[in-house]
Amino acid sequence: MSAPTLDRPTDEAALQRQFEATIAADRRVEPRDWMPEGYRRTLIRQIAQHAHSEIIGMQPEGDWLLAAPSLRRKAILLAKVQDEAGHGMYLYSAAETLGADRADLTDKLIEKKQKYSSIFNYPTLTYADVGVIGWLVDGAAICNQVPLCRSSYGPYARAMIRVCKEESFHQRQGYELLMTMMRGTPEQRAMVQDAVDRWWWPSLMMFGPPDDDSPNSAQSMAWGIKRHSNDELRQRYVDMTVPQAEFLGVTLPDPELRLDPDTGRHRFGAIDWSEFKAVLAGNGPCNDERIARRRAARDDNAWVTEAATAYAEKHAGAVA
Ligand code: FAQ
Repeated sequence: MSAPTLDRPTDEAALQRQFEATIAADRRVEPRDWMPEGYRRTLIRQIAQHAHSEIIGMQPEGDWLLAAPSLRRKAILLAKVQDEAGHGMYLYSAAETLGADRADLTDKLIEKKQKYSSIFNYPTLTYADVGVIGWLVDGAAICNQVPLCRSSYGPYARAMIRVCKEESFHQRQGYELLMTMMRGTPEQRAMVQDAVDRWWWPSLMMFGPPDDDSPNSAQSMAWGIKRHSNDELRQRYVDMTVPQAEFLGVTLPDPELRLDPDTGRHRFGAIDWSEFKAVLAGNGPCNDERIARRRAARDDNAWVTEAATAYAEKHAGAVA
């Protein structure tokens, strides 16, 4: 029997110390490394929620694929929605490195045992919503996800680097669409303003509950999974977005929104957390519709999964 080395301790207390040293030195934890069970569970929870958000997040914009106003807009939207599918796949792969099973995660989503972002439970009523999702929803996603590129878990952090590059393109395409509409007719400008009015507050809720009501933040930050608190990122998003709204020529629907000259940050009105809680409880405008469609996609396409699995097994046998 070989003696334990300094690099690979075998007793739990030493493994815990080594894990803590990795976190303290801001190095990445990798799938082969020992990790506390709570760290693994927290990562699976967050990464699964994130993956589900990307997959369910294809639906609100996907609803407009057949009604895009031009071939150019359809090609752009199709590429964006496909990117979101890709993000979901990277994230499910990252969850698999922690021992999660992808089919099981999908089942948990459909059975409402795991969450996805509240934002995707709102309807897309006009084509301006496609632009506003790109600008505000992808903008919020970037604010939240750029710090996750430095998350302590290696596969998650690396997935975020590519995801953020693509989200950045998504945000710009949304803003470009809105700029085009704002240069159009009074009706088009009104559509943009109406979409901003409906999406602004839900976009602020994407960052999660306020810090004093966020049960997971403290531990997730101590473990380096999250780098900033929910309120810090929300504030950063507001500060980033207000000048963009001014340039675009729209009004953000918050009479209390103003620049605080002392801090250089924007103060904003109270968020309606009862709406957030209702959406999380399944009572948003589109919760049932989103899950029903995901369930149908799983069930109707089960034969594709079975065929691909059979092919992979046959191929693995041939190679061996
Ligand atoms: N919606 O203690 P905390 C995108 C839950 S991707 C639903 O603060 P945590 C790309 C939370 O899970 C958008 N649930 O939790 C795209 C927890 O529940 P649990 C998704 C929410 O994890 C763009 C409970 O509340 N992005 O948009 C929400 O420390 C356009 C207590 O909350 C990510 O997932 C919410 N908004 O912080 C796609 C980013 N907020 O599990 C298509 C990664 C909180 O204990 C089109 N995730 N909850 O039962 C994170 O950064 C974190 O998980 C937070 C929440 C910040 C979302």
